Amino acid sequence: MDYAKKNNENTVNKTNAQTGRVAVLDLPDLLSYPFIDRRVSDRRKNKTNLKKITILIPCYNEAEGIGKVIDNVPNGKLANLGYKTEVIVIDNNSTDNTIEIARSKGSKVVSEKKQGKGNAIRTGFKKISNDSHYIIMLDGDNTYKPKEIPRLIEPLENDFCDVVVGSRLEGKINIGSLSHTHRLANWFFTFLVRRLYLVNTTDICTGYFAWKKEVIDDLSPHIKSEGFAIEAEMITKMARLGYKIFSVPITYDKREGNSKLSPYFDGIKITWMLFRNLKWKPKKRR
Ligand SMILES: Nc1nc2c(ncn2[C@@H]2O[C@H](COP(=O)(O)OP(=O)(O)O)[C@@H](O)[C@H]2O)c(=O)[nH]1
Ligand SMILES: [Mg+2]
Repeated sequence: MDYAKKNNENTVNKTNAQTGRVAVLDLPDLLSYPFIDRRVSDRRKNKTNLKKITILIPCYNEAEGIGKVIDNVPNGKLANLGYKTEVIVIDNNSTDNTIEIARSKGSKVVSEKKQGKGNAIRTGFKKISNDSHYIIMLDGDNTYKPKEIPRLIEPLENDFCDVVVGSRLEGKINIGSLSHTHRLANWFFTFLVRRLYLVNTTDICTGYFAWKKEVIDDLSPHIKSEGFAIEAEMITKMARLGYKIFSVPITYDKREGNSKLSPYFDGIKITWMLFRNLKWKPKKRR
């Protein structure tokens, strides 16, 4: 059925014959977010019941990208879907204007003195407030698109899974964003995780995640990584904790500023993480 055409005929501009007023329905919005249901519209009417999404952005010298990332959070669309957002930037001794820019955009800035993306994320987890429902993590370099947040939240909202991994390998990789070497390494790591941990995800090195809050509460005490192996540690440990993890396709753009990843050093750490967690079990079982 041609859904868009049917809606066009029926609902676009309806003139009330008596009042002469025209009711303009926001058709594109409704079509792109088909998961709006009664619960959501009730939350939208009563703004105090909006569910909270906490967005964590680890940053080390990301003055070129961080402002764009925060500006692109689709607050209006998310409010329409029944959510409010809070952005937490976790800084590690940046020497540029990252902190000032993040603050000027209304974000909360948290400082972590110990260098490393893993240290930053673990500090970020501790700052999530109890009233948060969902947690998003993405980079401050403007490579991931915040406007795709609704796509990551939808499977959580509908209880399809507990964790959503934004997949670049099955998504849209724009020119200059991912080198052939990185792509090959990602395929290799992802293959290992799919075979060894039976996780049905298609990009384990991504920096774009969405979690239900209870997953973070359970997972964060087990996470020890200081640097870039944190994603591999999180995915393998979430698999061992029995959480349902799936991927959605995302867009990956060329970064602003310089990468902090050291391909060989971090590649070895990630490989080691994948093997060492094979036998990992939580000390206190759920
Ligand atoms: N707070 C903090 N963030 C970091 C550190 N290293 C990297 N990041 C951030 O983590 C994100 C991913 O790093 P990036 O260099 O983009 O790695 P890539 O995406 O794997 O190429 C970016 O937002 C970085 O600013 C660090 O030592 N501290
Ligand atoms: Mg990046």
